[in-house]
Amino acid sequence: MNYPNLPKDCTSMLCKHLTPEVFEILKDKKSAHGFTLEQIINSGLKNIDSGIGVYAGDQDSYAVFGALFDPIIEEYHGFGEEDAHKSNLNTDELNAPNPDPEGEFILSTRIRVGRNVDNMPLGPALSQAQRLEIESNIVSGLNTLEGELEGEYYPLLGMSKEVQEALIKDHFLFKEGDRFLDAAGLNREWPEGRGIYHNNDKTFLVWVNEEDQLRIISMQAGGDIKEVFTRLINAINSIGTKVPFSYSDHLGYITSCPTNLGTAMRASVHITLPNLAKDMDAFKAITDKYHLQIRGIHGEHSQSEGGVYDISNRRRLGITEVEAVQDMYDGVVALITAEKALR
Ligand code: ADP
Ligand code: ILO
Repeated sequence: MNYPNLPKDCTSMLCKHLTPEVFEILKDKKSAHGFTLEQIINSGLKNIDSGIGVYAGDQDSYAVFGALFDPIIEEYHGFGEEDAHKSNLNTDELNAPNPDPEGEFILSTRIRVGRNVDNMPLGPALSQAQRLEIESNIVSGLNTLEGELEGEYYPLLGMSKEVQEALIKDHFLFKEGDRFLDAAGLNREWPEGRGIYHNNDKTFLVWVNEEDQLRIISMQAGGDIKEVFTRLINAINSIGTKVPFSYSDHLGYITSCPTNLGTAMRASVHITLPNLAKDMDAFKAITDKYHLQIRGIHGEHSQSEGGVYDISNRRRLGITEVEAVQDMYDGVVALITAEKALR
């Protein structure tokens, strides 16, 4: 492979950090599971509008291709090569009384973590047989969950289009055909090996073999962030006794996209802020101050509809799970205060 032709107007972290020097160092390297630079950067080259543009094929990719991943991780998370990740799953330490008890602003709250199975390649480098083995092991573990977490697994293979589309529209299921994941190799042999587990109320869900091998999700209507967090932590602890998660002292939980490393946690609310939405500079000043990310109503790369936004923590690595949710909570309180002042 030769040094790629990166368009001048490309603003992704890939285009910024894949200098000719870095390319020369990495171009012939291979990770423990045989992942190459060409595979790592394919998504960002095929999708020149990417924000990041790289995916890892295994935990070892982060070490072998550190000359590219390290500056991206540093820029996204503010986390340096000498730093160590720390975890805190103690729900008592979260200070989050419902910021919207009247239900005027927050439609729903969702917190998810990504997890991958220890000693396996990540999704972009999985073989078909490995993906099926992972699905089978995860589902066996999920089928032992009890109480509020008890539910059923619904494989994507054989699911009717109507059911699939309704689950996507209602924000429960991942979408199909994402072009970023496609070019990363994450959609190979679709839909086999993928599926969703959920409890009866759809307040606890697990995505299997999407961008990460597990996405463990807790969600419900309204703004009781602590209840959502507590359910999630119970689920993580229970699943962790059945499925060994890939974890490193330096990078925390290992995920295929470097933005998800560390806690691998995204805590979000769907919130209606019609007045603040008319002044995006003021809106963004608050979200920047509290390290928040603004997404649209159907997730990443989607637009807001009717003044409703998906507001979540941006940082995931080098901060604890409690701090990640606290970032989101404190920012949401500030957004609601600003919205009320504009009424
Ligand atoms: P991820 O959260 O896994 O990074 P997305 O941004 O694609 O991925 O979101 C996945 C789905 O979760 C989308 O349908 C999105 O609308 C939904 N979602 C995210 N946050 C919330 C929320 N607070 N309430 C309801 N649905 C949500
Ligand atoms: N590869 C995409 C998405 C990056 C962050 N989001 C996720 C889903 N990992 C991009 O570079 O814009």
